[in-house]
Amino acid sequence: MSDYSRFYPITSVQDPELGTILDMEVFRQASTLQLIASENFASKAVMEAAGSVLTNKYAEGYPNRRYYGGNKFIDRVEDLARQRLMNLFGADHANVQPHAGANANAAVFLALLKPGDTVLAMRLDQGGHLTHGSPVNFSGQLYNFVSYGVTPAGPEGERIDLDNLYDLARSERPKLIIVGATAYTRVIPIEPLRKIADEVGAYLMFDAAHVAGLIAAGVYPSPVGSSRSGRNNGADVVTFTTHKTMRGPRGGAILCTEELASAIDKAVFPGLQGGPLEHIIAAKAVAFKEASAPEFVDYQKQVIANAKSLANALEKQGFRLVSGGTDSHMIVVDLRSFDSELTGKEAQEVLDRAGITCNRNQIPYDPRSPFVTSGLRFGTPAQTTAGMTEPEMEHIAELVGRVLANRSDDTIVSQVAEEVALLCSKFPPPFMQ
Ligand code: DSN
Repeated sequence: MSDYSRFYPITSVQDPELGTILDMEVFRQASTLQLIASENFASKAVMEAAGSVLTNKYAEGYPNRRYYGGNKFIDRVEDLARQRLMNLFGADHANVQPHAGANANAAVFLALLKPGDTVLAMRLDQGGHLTHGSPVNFSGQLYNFVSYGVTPAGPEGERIDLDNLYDLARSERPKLIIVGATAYTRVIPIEPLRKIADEVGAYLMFDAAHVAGLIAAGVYPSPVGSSRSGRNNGADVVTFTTHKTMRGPRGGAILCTEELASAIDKAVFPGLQGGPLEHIIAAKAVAFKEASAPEFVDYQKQVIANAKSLANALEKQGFRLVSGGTDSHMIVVDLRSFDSELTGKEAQEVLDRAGITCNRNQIPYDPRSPFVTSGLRFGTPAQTTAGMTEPEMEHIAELVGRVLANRSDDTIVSQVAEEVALLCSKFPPPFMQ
């Protein structure tokens, strides 16, 4: 193991116990493949802002309306983040305080719903999110969630079933319709959803946690709506996380129409959260600046090109692609075509041993439980940040196939781990550069 204490020179001396663990995580991130679709490598500037003195400040409230003194510079930081975010997405209003995507979603529900109200959202086992009504989550316990799904597998299959969604919207009359997913690889068209929401008098929320960076770069259609021109052609609210394709610090954000601005702000604070994490808000401001640069567009184009390349190469290895491919940064594979005995749980574990980090995932109509699953989810944001392109994606698919076909052979698993480490050494993440 190399010594990475240079990244934490003070911590490693003052707290060697923690320093050693940090060393090992640095080594893990730099020497194994990060293919979890919701992860990325933040820039050194983002990390520096996240580790800044702003962590020392209490700032309950909003710029110019704080409950504590000493916030004149904090106000400028938060205003900078909000303004950059509004400019980036052409949004009427932005709230940068949510600590996470789940908090952002909770704030929207608090702003727009009363307990027991009906919400239409995507089934968790077909790509939806825990906060979209799972019975083990507050959302499913406080609100009446009704779920739509995807169409059956087949040519042009495993896409959001808009007919099913429309029928449910008319019969259930939801107060809110949620689109946006954690394991759905295709573009979600906003126009038909806006029409359905208007027809049934529902608010429309787009959870862009995964695709926010793609939207910011203009390589995925924007769902951001506006009430300024009279007629809103997009979503009333867009929530997202700042650490996935957005490549910022771990956190959340909300964009909404002017009409909902006050309700959303009140729901975030004082409705849901206390003191905002202003050091993270500063890091969000850095990320929003980075996302407005032309290089960010090139990066996101490469993220999608890499995902398509990885998808094609995995298909050649014998994995069935859910929905037949991808339009985004993400791929979901059905393992049963490769080996009917292989579960997502086992595949994730053996790939982990080979230095290939991804996550098991249910596939639509999965006969296995969410803990076992029949699928794997891969994403390209992190390794694209590290500089990998199509040839590396083809190599990775071959390594995945080799490991999973020889999963009981420890020698082959170790050989692949060495090959992975060699590959990663040629594409160091930004914090190593
Ligand atoms: N962590 C997110 C993801 O992996 O998609 C979901 O919360």
